[in-house]
Amino acid sequence: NRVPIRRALISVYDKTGLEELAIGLHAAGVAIVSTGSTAAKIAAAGVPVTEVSEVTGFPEALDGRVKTLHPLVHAGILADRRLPDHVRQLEEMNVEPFDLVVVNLYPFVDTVNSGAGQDAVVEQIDIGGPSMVRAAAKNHPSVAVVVDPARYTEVIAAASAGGFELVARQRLAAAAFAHTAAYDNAVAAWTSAQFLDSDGDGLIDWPAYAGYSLERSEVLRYGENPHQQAALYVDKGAPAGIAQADQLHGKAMSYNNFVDADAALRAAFDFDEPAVAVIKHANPCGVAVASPDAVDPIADAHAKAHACDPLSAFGGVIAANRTVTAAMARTVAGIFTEVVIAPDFEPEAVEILSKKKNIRLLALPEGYGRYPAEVRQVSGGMLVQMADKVDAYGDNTANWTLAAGEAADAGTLADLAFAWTAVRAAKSNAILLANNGAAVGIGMGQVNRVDSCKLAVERANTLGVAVESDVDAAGGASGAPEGAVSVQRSIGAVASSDAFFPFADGLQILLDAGVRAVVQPGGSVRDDEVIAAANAAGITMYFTGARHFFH
Ligand code: 93A
Repeated sequence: NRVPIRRALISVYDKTGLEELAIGLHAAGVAIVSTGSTAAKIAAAGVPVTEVSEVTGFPEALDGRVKTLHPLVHAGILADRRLPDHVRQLEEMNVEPFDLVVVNLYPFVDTVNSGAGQDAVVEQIDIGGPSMVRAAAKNHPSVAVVVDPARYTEVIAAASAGGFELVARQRLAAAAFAHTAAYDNAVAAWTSAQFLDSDGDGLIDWPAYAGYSLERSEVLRYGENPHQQAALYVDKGAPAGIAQADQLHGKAMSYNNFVDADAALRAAFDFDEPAVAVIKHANPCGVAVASPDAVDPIADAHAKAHACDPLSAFGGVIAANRTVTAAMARTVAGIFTEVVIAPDFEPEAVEILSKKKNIRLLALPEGYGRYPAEVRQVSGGMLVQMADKVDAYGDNTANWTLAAGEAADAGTLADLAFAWTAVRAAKSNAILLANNGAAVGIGMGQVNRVDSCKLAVERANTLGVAVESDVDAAGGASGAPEGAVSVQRSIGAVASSDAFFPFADGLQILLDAGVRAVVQPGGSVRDDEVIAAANAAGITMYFTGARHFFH
């Protein structure tokens, strides 16, 4: 079931390995037909080649937009050689069949990523290439199609061995269709993001889900649990994120490491100032920004973030939005940590942390960028929404309204602004107590807001001092840590709530714990009761009008 390779059509943008391929095919007795610059490169390698324009009798036209789009090319690819009628028609039309098609497409995704303008991007939408690839893939009973230069050695071997086996042609066809599908998906994502604005409000109609160019990059040891298979898919068209990070040290990232590190990145990069987030099970157990006068801002932010809840930080994932310094590394080295991710590491920081064999160090290749939109799988489909980038109208303190008490002084307002940004990193219902640019107690993931308030206060008032041990990460931290002391960090703290208080009861817990100022969206039908409770306690309360649910 081999089809001997006698005549090949080669048209490649990426000329990697092209010379070797042409030389190898020629040596195996294959006649080569090729387009413009591909043909020029083959000829320059001393290999005989026929230009497509010679075959079609039609010049390459319209700046190359029409090169291979011709019946003499496509009939040669599409004729099913098992059918005598197809063979007869080829003879009548004087068309020679192709047995091999080697194509790679215009670099559409790279051009989008280069920041090129619309016309330049549009010019890189390959039409003739995908047509040849799809035609050859459809006709895999007669033709072999290759879209990946990494396969050229295989192609040369097959040409000398009398052609590809049918199973090999079938697999090549499947890979080819996947390739053109991904290509068209990228074109569709880009064009919708550019053009789909039917009501002319400047906003696209549906969030541009940037599934630009997904490729499986890594099969993971297992998924969320050991009995679940899992893999990482990298989106070649995406801004740099956890999937693109370079691992500088440590054993392979696990599925849960990826999830937690991503949550940590998101939390740290919600801040413009130097910030650190410590994450466990996708929730923060510490978030802090550097104090304005800090000598080593990122080390300061880390120390403050860690101090929030040292008990939970055991086995945590740390993200910093600035280069990790040696000073920060020295502190982290004393804390059992699964992953540290940051834009970069000082060489000395890598040296210090590399002494810990279980810690994974990851650097972001080119800053951190988030998708404009987020996708979540639901049964039977998926949900798409624009990402919450803490850029709603109510996220700006200038747009807050004073709902109770006196206007906050600059320091308190800064803490409220910090608490408001930080709380969105916690899963709803979320309550975050903060002081001096650091969370001091976080209650999250509860099915009612009262419990989240209780948790936040309880955590603020229990300062755990985790002791590093040989306990495996899967064992986690358990029991009261040695030397745990009780403090009252809720007194004088500010509080933020990711959504409004539906009743006064949750707020009352914070008031009883000594919180001095609160920021929350407002908008409950019982706002009056909530405001009355705040006034009775004499505290300041702002309404933002924005909400940060995070499920
Ligand atoms: O502009 S096109 O869509 N029109 C065509 O007819 C056509 N045929 C091949 N682009 C076309 N190609 C593409 O040209 C191939 O997919 C390949 O990427 C590239 C190779 O051109 P050259 O050999 O001139 O470098």
